[in-house]
Amino acid sequence: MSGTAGTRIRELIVTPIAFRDPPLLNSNGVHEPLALRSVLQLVLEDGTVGLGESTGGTVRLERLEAAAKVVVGMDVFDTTALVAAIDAALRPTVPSSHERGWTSSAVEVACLDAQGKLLGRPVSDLLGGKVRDAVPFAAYLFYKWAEHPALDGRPAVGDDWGEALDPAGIVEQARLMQQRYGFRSFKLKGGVFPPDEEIAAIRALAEAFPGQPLRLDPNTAWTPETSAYVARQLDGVLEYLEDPTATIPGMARVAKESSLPLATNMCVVAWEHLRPAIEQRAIQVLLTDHHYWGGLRRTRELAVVCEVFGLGLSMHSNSHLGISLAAMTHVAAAIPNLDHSCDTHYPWNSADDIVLPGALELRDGAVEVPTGPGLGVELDHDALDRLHRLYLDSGVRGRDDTAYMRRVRPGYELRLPRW
Ligand code: GKR
Ligand code: MG
Repeated sequence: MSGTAGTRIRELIVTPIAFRDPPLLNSNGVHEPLALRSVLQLVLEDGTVGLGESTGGTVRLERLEAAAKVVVGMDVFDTTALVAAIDAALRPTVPSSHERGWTSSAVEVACLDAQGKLLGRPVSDLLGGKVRDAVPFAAYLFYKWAEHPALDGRPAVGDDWGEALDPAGIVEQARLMQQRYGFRSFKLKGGVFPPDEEIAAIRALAEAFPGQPLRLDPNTAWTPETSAYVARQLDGVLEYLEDPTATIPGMARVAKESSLPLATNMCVVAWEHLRPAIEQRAIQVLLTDHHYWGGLRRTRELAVVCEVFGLGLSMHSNSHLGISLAAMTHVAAAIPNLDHSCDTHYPWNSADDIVLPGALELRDGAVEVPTGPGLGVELDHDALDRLHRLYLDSGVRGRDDTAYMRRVRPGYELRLPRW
């Protein structure tokens, strides 16, 4: 075991939390009133604490708890060995490298935060230095209900975004996003309404925000034929079409039939997917995500692969809070060939953040790279305790957009592709 006593890991504390989420629609159903996340505190022998954030839910929580046992006593600077040890511990029960990646990634981020705090340097410096001072993000637009309907004795829960179920509603939501955060590019989560209605929404956005980059992501709601139809309709209107259809061969079929760039965060989610995707010319843009690609350093390496093979680079997001946003911002700042604005759900969830205000702000459609040591954010312990209690009391232990939709609309069926 290398390292000095002070930089060894004493404990990894994993805290499951729940936070409020609006009724956002997607091809699987609708977001539940509460979203789950896990917060990591990696405590070193000298008392330094590194922070991490990952998706929630019982299965991934149990894996993080297994990782917590493995890392005790290891050196926080030995991230290669740490990731290998976690991977080896999970391998017998978790065959998917993508799934194992979720666990090791979260720990790697916490290690880098702790390293930065020990050295007094921001994480972007540990990744080779930032090439931009602020990272641009896209407004993430969703079809949505005005409120979570009253259910099981719980009253309806509204929000200040309102309803968006047609092109006018989407344009209104985009205007609010722009007013509040200054976004200069827009992504619409599709796969909710028949493709022609979503094409109309994109055309309405193009008219309302001329010259501002647009993208559409129906999360594999369409067959390759439908995808090619939409791609032809929106060629020249979208910067890229994201995951219109499932699988690498499916995307390759669509790519052959249109010249609109295709992007994914669904069919290329592990290193072994890169070769077939590149050989079959299935995608032109990869949405990376440090939460499952092995952490921040591996994301930086993934960017080099994209550069070598001429793939564009964007960034995927899921419902998240400030530790994740800080990590996304640091790694995006350190990637020279990031050529699209990143996705973020932050505006939908930031009211329940678990980091103290001040270090992160979405302004002019971008987040300035925090300059404090490590990730540059501080945990709000009161918020963490409150959201942990909410998790315990809620009984919610996993995300199920389809089951929630069925409780509200009993006839709802999950069909992918639907069109
Ligand atoms: O929040 O409903 C959602 C999104 O659909 C999310 O689950 C996706 O993972 O944002 C993601 C995407 O780009 O596919
Ligand atoms: Mg996507």
